[in-house]
Amino acid sequence: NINLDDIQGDILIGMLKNMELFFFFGIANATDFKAKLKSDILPLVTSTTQLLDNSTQPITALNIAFSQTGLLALNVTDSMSDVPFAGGQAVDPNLGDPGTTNWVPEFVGTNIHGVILLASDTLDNINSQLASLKSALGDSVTEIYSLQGAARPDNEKGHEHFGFLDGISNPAVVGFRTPLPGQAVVPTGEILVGETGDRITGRPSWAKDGSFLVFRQLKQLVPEFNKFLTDNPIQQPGLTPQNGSDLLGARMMGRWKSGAPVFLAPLADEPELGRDTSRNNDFNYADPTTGLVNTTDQTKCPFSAHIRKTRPRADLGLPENSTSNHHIIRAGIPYGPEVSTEEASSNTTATERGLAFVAYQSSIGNGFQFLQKLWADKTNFVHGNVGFDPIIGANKGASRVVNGLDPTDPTRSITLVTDFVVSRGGEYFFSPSLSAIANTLSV
Ligand code: N7H
Repeated sequence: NINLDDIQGDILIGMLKNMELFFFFGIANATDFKAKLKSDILPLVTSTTQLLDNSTQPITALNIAFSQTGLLALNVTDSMSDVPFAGGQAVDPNLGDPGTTNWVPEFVGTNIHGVILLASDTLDNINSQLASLKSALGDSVTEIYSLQGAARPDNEKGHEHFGFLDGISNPAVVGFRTPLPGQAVVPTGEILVGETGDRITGRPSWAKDGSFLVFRQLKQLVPEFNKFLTDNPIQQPGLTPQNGSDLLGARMMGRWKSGAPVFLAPLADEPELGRDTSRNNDFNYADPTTGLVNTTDQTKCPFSAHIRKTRPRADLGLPENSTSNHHIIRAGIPYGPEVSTEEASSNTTATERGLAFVAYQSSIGNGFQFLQKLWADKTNFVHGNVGFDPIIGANKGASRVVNGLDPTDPTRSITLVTDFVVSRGGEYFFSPSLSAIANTLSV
């Protein structure tokens, strides 16, 4: 049984709010900060139990996580046995970023010691919680950078800026959730440190029930993405140019904008399927009758599709948790404004928008970093000459070849000259248990 009272709320279920602020800070005075961490922050840290029930959800939920340099600033010198975490994201050469030229300057280096996540229904709630926190923390911290995330409005709620429904297929963690059909079932220890299935040894005992938080500010070039789809419709009898453009976008993602998987709806969106949580994950790329994956047929779903690259399901063999320990729980939120009329008509982004990407895992090297480097950016993964993940694949800013997108011609190769997702950088953090905050980090 996992102790949900002791696990920060964002890890297993996400904050479930429309607004989320990421407040990146440095620790200026460790003694003062430790005192405030115990007296002012810890009482506000929202547990999983609190988020599970509407009646116990705080008006503004709060979580906190620390970088390697943050732990050191607190004089916590234990090795976390995680190489990417120890070095920090800015020196991680594995992510396909063209160095840090596109990065938000504050993410370059290792100055960020921690991040506070504040989530609520309104911006006012977040701002007032932040103001009271800042006055409590005083000079013990310095504010380095903030990013305000917000769910998109009205019908786009739950959809990211390209327009696709997001957050459908997070894994079910053993002991926490009963899986929906097709949902990945992952050992508790693949997400939570020190739990059953955590394959990494040598972590300090206080790290148990914490999780590594990967933060990435991923800019999305939405008008440019839409222009690419408009210019390159799949041409097939019976498809209008608009249908053909929508089909190309859906095949790049592996899902239609509604969330309906292209493997189950290969030609046109089926919004009822997209909405239906008992069906929208119920596929594994294998033939339902033989149970085998056809490793040459991409008519139903390209091998390069974003959701297939990042979770190959039966492509690696079944059962999934015996063939892959590379699952993450995603808890990101969009940031930035809606596309303006001028941006849409000029096909050019004027104001930055994107995804405040958050991923939890018990090992960054097996989780986020693995997915980005060895799956999304690996052109021969999975089943031969596949090319890059067309959504998040990164080639240090150089063009990316993507194969299998055109169902009418599987030999057709498409070269993406620009990236539609541009990394603005981020940091690697550890989100400790509440008891670790109380007994180790604040003493
Ligand atoms: Fe991805 N998107 O909104 O376009 N992602 N993602 N992602 N992603 C998924 O199935 C998106 C990114 C994964 O279980 C969906 O919940 C965007 C990174 C994984 O079948 C959509 C960005 C990494 C899955 C998006 C982005 C991943 C997944 C379908 C960047 C890891 C689950 C909704 C701006 C390195 C796959 C859903 C599964 C799904 C989008 C980034 C990983 C719509 C825009 C960096 C594991």
